Amino acid sequence: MFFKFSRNLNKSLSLLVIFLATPLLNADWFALNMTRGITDISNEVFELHMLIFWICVAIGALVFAVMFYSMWAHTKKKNPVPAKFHENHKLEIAWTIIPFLILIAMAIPASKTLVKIYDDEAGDINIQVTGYQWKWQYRYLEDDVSFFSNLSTDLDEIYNLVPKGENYLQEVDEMVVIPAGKKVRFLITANDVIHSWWMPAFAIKQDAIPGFVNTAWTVVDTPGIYRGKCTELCGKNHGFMPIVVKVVEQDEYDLWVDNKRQEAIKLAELTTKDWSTEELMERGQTVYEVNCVACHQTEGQGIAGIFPALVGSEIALYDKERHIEILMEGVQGAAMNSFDYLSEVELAAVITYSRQAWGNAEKGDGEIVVPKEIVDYKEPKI
Ligand code: HEC
Ligand SMILES: [Cu+2]
Repeated sequence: MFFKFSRNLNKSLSLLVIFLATPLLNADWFALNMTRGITDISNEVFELHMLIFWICVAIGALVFAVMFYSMWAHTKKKNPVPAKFHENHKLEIAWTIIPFLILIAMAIPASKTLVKIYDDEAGDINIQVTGYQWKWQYRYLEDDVSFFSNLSTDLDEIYNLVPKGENYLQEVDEMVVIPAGKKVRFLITANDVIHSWWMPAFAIKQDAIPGFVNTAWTVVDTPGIYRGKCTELCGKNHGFMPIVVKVVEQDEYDLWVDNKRQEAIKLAELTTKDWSTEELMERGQTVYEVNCVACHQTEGQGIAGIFPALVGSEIALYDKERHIEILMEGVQGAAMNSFDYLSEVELAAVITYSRQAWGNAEKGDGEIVVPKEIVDYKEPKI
């Protein structure tokens, strides 16, 4: 009875094992392995990984072979009197020395690669990378170029309202651009909590720690777009701060830098220029007519009970800070949306306009808002 039960058990166990192993037979084994990446260093890292892997396989095979052979060859039946080699010094020395030699043999190539990875000599291009909750800032130290790179995946994709795109959660509004064939050094730090800058194709994974600067470098020969992400659990949107690096030929890179510089200069001119009240009013009226009249009406009178009047509004008369904040953040749960997508100049102009027009200037403090104040508001508070 027991015999029959155990035979059945054996049979079901074998079936279970076969059943569990089927996916392994169909698996794409190479998809499970580490990827090679596209730089010399990433290839070296891959080769090292394979070398160590095969050494482990060989050691495993040897140890298990000896073990299974012993279990088979030295059963009590075949070998009733056990051999006595307790405290065999030769054997003990051998099994201390051999693993030691194997470890040294593995450490030599590994250290060579590590030394290369930790070379923190300046690059041809040096980029400061700063992690913020939840975006990356890139500052090109030689070129006065600086920008934030934000996730650009549509919220509707995230909430499953529309199908997910090809680069779901792996796309940004502004890519880091670097030239092919040049040594690029990244100086990685963070502004709030610990993040980690991970770009598998370059074999770079470096912690971004507030108050510290960690370095990493790469030379990429193949132009293309490479994607990575933050790999340090850094808060609720940790999964929403991808990294996208675009590698281009040198002339395209020079063009890009030029463009970026021009943009920065233009913005600086617009925001540092001394705007007169008249200039701001003129622009502000246009912005108002396009964006605000539908609710606050042409004379700023609003619609009683639905849209507040801006004429005589406490905020428009006396509270400049709140005025900026309302435009930037909107009012939760009300029809008043955030207008932070307008430019700094447009925002300053429309706020100035509503503080000055319709007799507001005479009734209130008449303060104007210049674009610089909007820039300051947007600057992350450190
Ligand atoms: C879709 C309608 C709508 C549009 C368009 C709109 N607003 Fe509003 N706005 C509102 C509503 C509703 C409130 C009241 C929010 C609350 O406090 O409940 C409001 C409040 C305000 C306030 C605060 C007024 C106060 O005294 O409380 C200001 C200032 C303001 N809006 C400025 C603007 C400006 C400038 C624009 C154009 C750039 C604009 N709004 C466009 C609906 C709108
Ligand atoms: Cu992060």
